Amino acid sequence: MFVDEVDIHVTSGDGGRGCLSFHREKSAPRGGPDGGDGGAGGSIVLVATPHVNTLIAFRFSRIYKATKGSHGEGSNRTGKSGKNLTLAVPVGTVVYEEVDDGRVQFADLREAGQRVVVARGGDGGKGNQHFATPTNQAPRRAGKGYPGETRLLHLRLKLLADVGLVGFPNVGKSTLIARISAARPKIANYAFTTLSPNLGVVSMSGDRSFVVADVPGLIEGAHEGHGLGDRFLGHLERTRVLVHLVDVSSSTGRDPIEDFTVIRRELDLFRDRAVETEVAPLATKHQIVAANKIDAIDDPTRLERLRKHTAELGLTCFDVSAVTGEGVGPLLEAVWAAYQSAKSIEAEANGNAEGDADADDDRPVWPV
Ligand SMILES: Nc1nc2c(ncn2[C@@H]2O[C@H](COP(=O)(O)OP(=O)(O)OP(=O)(O)O)[C@@H](O)[C@H]2O)c(=O)[nH]1
Ligand SMILES: [Mg+2]
Repeated sequence: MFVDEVDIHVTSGDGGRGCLSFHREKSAPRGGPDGGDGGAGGSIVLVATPHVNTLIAFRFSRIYKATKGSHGEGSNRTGKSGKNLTLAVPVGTVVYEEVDDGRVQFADLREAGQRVVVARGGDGGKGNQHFATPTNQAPRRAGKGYPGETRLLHLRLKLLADVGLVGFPNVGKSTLIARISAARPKIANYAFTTLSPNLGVVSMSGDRSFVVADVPGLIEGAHEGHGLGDRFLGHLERTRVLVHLVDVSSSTGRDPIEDFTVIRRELDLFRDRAVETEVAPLATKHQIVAANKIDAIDDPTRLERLRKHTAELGLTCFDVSAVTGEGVGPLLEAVWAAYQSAKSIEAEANGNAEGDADADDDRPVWPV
């Protein structure tokens, strides 16, 4: 099962108490303070790994606790540290923290091996030896251990794809991804064949490649939960280009312009549910239209009208057949060009904002 959203509760371990003890032996009856420090509590760490691709493990177990640090002991023995608890999450997981007035983003694990401490173990208390001063050489106090942290987290998997395929059910999205990549999703002549997103890597000549995502089909009112709803659109948030697949054969009985308009509206209305925002993350992406099933066209005016309509909107329309492969090459070239230009625009914008971004990020990074 594909699970892309979970809530979990994490609590790191408390630090152990420092020890109050004095060294005594026959030859040194007043050997001075020798209470060891308490051990640090264990932390909870999330690490992004390519070996898991869903958050399903967190459905069965929602509460995670790391162990406490042991108390310090006499003879300067430091208490044992608590064990860190490391939880593997898929690459692309965004971590939100639930706070009083909503949710705030805590971390974005985009790269394999990237890790973040989500609850830091409490430090151990100091043993009494640290409290000795020239005037108090036999301190009768030791530090308490510091408490661990508890956080309520919302984990959300947002797939990392460069290009997204959108369209009504049955327009041929899965057929297209199967043609252009090694992905082999289920393809069938009924709506909602695809129930969770599929990723595929498209390799083009000259070492060019990009990742494409096929998400379940949308219908009118998807943002209100119709059909499978728009919950999978969140997986297209990180893409740079969207390809609209429109069925121009007469098999659906629907109008291609109408289909296209409905999907555009759903993209406009889509908002990330994980955090309250007014930003429409998909509507501003570079969009390319692919008129699919041209091998099965029986009414050419459908294609002509769609072409005219997209031209009026300033969008390019490619005629393709995902089944025969006709027109797919030029479509991919256009997708590649759009992807490159989106990347360079983004790099330029990031370059300008880099100084500010660094200044803003004052979240402490703890060594693990
Ligand atoms: N003639 C023709 N049929 C196509 C073409 N592309 C897809 N089909 C057929 O359309 C049907 C639906 O294809 P899918 O690839 O499953 O469609 P989808 O968009 O992934 O559908 P959902 O997963 O339900 O959203 C299948 O029977 C395909 O064989 C095409 O270019 N020409
Ligand atoms: Mg499909």
